[in-house]
Amino acid sequence: MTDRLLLYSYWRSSAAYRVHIGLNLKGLAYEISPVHLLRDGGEQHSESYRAVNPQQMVPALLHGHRLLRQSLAVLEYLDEMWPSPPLLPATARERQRVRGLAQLVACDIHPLNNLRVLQYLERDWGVPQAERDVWARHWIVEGFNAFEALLQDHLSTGAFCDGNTPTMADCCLIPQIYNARRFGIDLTPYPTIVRIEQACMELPAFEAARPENQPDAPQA
Ligand SMILES: N[C@@H](CCC(=O)N[C@@H](CS)C(=O)NCC(=O)O)C(=O)O
Repeated sequence: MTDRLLLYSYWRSSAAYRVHIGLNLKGLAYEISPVHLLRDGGEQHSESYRAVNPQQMVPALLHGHRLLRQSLAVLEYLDEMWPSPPLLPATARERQRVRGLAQLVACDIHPLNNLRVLQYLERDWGVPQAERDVWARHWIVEGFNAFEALLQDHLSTGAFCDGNTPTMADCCLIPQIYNARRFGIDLTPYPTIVRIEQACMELPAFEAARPENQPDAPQA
């Protein structure tokens, strides 16, 4: 299929960041349709964007006339449509590990710190900024403690989360590290995570996907 790819994205969205990395690793050309998550109460809630994603979240990927949602499912789709280079390892056991690491971030860390969750804590429960930050940091630290242990304890950990080429796990980890830094988390207790981040950031696919490098990022 040669249809164009259009990514609905917000420069600071870590879920969209995952898909930017995946598209870049595959060497796919794509366009970006920015959805500003804060402006005018959040463009993700507009009628036009609700037609794209009824969940009112980015990312969504338009491939031809096919609309794809949920970053992990989109990464799997990219891997099936364009198998090389693979985002998942060759064996069932390794694939399970990589999916598990990806889900640790995407299912068990990130959703607890998402904009709508923090906005809900603020608007409906009156939780002050400082306590919302403590909340966010708590879940990232819990998750990173486990992620670091899973990397340190496993022979399959290589230059990247699994082996010596980037996988879906790295696509999820790098954006979560960006988030961790935003919340001021000390990464010293996570030497393997930091080492893998350095390896990833040496690759143009990861560099190009950085939030600061997105067309809708505020100009410095
Ligand atoms: N499970 C979804 C999560 C998507 C998600 O959380 N997107 C955030 C940005 S990182 C969003 O659009 N939030 C809008 C909001 O909270 O109102 C995925 O992996 O695609």
